[in-house]
Amino acid sequence: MVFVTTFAVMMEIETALIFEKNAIPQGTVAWQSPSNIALVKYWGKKEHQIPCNASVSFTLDKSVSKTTVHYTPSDSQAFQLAFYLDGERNEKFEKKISMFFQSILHLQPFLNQLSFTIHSSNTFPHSAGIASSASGMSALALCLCQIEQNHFQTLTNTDTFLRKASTLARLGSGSACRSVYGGLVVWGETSACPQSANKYAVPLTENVHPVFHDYCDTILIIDAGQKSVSSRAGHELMHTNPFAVSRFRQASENMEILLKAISGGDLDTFIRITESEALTLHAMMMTSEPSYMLMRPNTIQVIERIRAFRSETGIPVCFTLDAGPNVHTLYPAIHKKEVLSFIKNELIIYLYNSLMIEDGTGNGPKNLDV
Ligand code: 2P0
Repeated sequence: MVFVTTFAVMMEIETALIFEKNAIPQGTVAWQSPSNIALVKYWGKKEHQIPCNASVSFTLDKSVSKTTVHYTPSDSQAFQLAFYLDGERNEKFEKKISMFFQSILHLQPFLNQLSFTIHSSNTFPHSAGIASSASGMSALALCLCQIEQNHFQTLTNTDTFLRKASTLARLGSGSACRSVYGGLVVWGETSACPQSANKYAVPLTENVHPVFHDYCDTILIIDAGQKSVSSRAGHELMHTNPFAVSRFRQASENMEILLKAISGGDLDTFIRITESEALTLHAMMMTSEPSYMLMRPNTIQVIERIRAFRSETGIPVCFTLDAGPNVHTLYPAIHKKEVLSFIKNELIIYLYNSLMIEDGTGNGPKNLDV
């Protein structure tokens, strides 16, 4: 008994979060959660999904995952699960979610007492080549916190609820921990944001200039194919990248500079740092061993056209990239008309099936009626 208690303390197991044997409940919960786009990038991590540098992102509005979790008592000593994407059973995701559940059992040991049927769908087209791990994992983490709250009432306080959801989401997919909040969100310890932490993200509620409250992000789909190297493998390659140490130092300096620009509404600096971060992310891929490239020729065409348009018109539009070929076009809402017309007239020829998603800064996840 002493051993069991000591072991639980050592592992920080939440022993209070276990159902009485004859009172294992059933129910259904549902959340929708958005994707996010990083400005300073998270690329490189330590054990337990601890980032090598802090990052900051915009939470998106329209690109969301909707997830419903139905749970009943498990008929074994461990959790059971079935996962459906757009109504179809998906074993690849099932394995990923199973590993995620294993990694959070110390935070929610009651999971092992339940059997789960999970249905998820994304609002962005399946064929758009947009990663759904941030929106999907954050929606799932929010559902699990809802189950905890419904039966143990341990997360009544909204801040506590969201912090735990962010902690769980991080263990599912690093960038997912930022999707738990709306607006601008910081993840990873940085002196630029005193309340920041490595285990969960925090919303940047103060020191945000109004121009960033409704920033636009038009996502230009360049290629919708499967990525040749996953983000998980990409993070792994940072362990041997010869530029890793200076990259982590640069990211930490960029956090200081960018958060200051966000506070003061300094768009020139915002553009300079955001574009440099996007290209540095891809430079890390190109300088990994083995090296790889996720940008396509049309990614570069679009980047060059955006830069030329900015210098010709003075409109503060810039680009950023995720770990893929698609281009996120970022600009203040007052320039929406001119930028959309530029995209439709000049960039459309570079897009896959003329595909684009008119998105922008969103308010974060929503609990859905079930
Ligand atoms: C980011 N990305 O900050 C960076 C920039 C993509 C480019 O985090 O292994 O899916 O699940 O923690 O979060 C994508 O990697 O990786 C990512 P895991 P994740 O958004």
